[in-house]
Amino acid sequence: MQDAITAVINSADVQGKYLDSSSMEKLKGYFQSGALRVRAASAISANAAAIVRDAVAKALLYSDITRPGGNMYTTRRYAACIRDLDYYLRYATYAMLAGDPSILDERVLNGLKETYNSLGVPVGATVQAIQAMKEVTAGLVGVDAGKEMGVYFDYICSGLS
Ligand SMILES: CCC1=C(C)/C(=C/C2=NC(=C\c3[nH]c(/C=C4\NC(=O)[C@H](C)[C@H]4CC)c(C)c3CCC(=O)O)/C(CCC(=O)O)=C2C)NC1=O
Repeated sequence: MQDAITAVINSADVQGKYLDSSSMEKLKGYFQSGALRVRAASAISANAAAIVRDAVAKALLYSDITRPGGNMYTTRRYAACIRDLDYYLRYATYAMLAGDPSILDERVLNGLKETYNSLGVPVGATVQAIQAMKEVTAGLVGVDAGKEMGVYFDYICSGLS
């Protein structure tokens, strides 16, 4: 896993150089947004279940997906879907704190599309649910932190598509 700091340091180290001014600017932006990131992560962790519930209500509930024949039908599959959304929220929060998406590649997206395809889990509806989570989260944490979380929700969506 990388973060915003190791990312710029590793890239300077590869070249055997001190950080240049654009790397310093990146770090400055990251440090300046530190309090915002921590505050957002606390709000998200305190409200995680509600965020997932509201996103499901917005995007999936009473759609064909929850009826017989749909991929969320049966409590086992419904629970698997809720659990997946909770994974996406938690890992997007980690990535937002780190300021870097690498943890998503390593722990979430690696092999996920293949798993979904082989189980018939619909990617389009999953992306819709993640987008709904993005909106609900922004409503909770505010515009700036919401935008930052949005980067990582979108990253998961493009990794799935
Ligand atoms: C931390 C990283 C991680 C991820 C991301 C993960 C995802 C993941 N979701 C799965 C299943 C599943 N995922 C869903 C999800 C959905 N179905 C829908 O219709 C909705 C659109 C959607 C929810 C938004 C469902 C229903 C299953 C069960 C499918 C089945 O067994 O038939 C499975 C197959 C194994 C299992 O059932 O547990 C994996 C590995 N597992 C992990 O360890």
